[in-house]
Amino acid sequence: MKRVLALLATCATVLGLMALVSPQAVAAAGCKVDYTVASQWQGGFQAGVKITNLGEPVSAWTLTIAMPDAGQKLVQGWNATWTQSGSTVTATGLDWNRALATGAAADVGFTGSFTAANPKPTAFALNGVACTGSVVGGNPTPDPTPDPTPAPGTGTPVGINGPVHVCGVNLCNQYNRPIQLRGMSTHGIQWFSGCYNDASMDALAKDWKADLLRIAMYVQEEGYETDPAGFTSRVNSLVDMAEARGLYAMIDFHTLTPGDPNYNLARAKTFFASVAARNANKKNVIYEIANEPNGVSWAAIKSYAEQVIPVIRAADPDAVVVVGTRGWSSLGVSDGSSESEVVNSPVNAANIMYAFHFYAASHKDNYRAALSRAATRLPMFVTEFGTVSATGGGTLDRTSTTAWLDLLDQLKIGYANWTYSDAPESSAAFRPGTCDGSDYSSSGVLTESGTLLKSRISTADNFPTA
Ligand code: IDC
Repeated sequence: MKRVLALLATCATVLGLMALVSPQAVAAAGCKVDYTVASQWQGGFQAGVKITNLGEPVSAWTLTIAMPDAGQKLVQGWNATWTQSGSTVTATGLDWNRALATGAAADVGFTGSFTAANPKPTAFALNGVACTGSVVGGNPTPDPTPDPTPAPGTGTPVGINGPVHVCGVNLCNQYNRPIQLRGMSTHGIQWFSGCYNDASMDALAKDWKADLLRIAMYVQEEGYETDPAGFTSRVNSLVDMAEARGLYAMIDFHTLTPGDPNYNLARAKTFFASVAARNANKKNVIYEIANEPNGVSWAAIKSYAEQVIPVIRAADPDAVVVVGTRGWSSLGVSDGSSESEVVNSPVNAANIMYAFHFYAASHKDNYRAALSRAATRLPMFVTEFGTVSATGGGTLDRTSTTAWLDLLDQLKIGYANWTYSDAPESSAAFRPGTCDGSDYSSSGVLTESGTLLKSRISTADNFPTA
């Protein structure tokens, strides 16, 4: 399956890559680069790049990737500082991965765009020394063999359930039967993109047996507003990674501060027009249009929703859309209100659900009561919750978390837990440093919260199939 492109040392010299060496770099005696196009779509792609140092240890590295022409453009990279000049893409190691012992490897990657076909790199060099390399996947020589991951359809959540829709107060599958989707939310993809790679997504699908990946794309805090094209493309590649594993992908427009989603109305329209057009034919996409409205009335949220939903529907008429609620998606409870403001004035659109969020150590019986009442009247989705306090930190509250998850199971309300990341906070599922490595499966990498969630999510779904 792998079309191996042998890259000779002379090739790099001919291309003049020696001239690209950064002056302070330490020379490497040998290196190997595995360049894998993990996914590709109309005009764009995502590539994983594994750099193995075969020479003397280096204290800092710079990788140059020579492309045949300048038609390919770097959009966003991770686990390195990425730049492009002409047809050369350059990645420089970060504090935590810049030293490479002999035999050690760094896993980096990037998304890019291209105009005609996706060109293959022609040479790699580490600190100016040519590397051997392999290039797998992508046009113009698409992989002749199927993806190693079983195609959706063979027992995966999306394979079994197909496209979902709202029926009554439930989320229903292709057999029009209520289902509960259980999964994990990313942390902010602007900060933790290193946590979302083939190994971690395999673990989520196969070990956690999750149904859902929520993709938290912050709008502020160094998020979407700083690089709309880059974040749109990164979200799309995460949708593809979920799709390849038969997982639903919830695209979360993670508004938080400021709390009025109307502040980001123009951005939301631009973003959702793009992702809805691009993903319209997929079975696995759910749109969440405003993470946690706060300091704003339900009327203002409803107005926002009634402007953004038509933009999505114009491109993707059938997808489920989830609308955030007042008071950090508490149905208004955190603002002293209740679900009745939504019941009395629902969003004027079909096939939608409402978001409810809780943090188990902060939100207890009165929040559970509000959600239980709401669930008889409104289609609800717990698009984010934590096992800890609303800060994302503090002590895990096992009793409250268990009460919540039992309630959600009983009501068949879907959920995504904050977070599938190694953030240094107790809400994260992985211990700090996990995403620097490649092990997402052993119990040793899990936090207390991760252990609890994995044990809950990995139980059998028993989705109805008729
Ligand atoms: C928190 C993160 C934290 C980050 C902060 C920045 O856990 O690392 O510094 O955001 O905004 C939410 C939000 C979610 C919060 C989370 C925990 O949707 O963005 O993440 N939380 O505070 N609502 C309630 C809690």
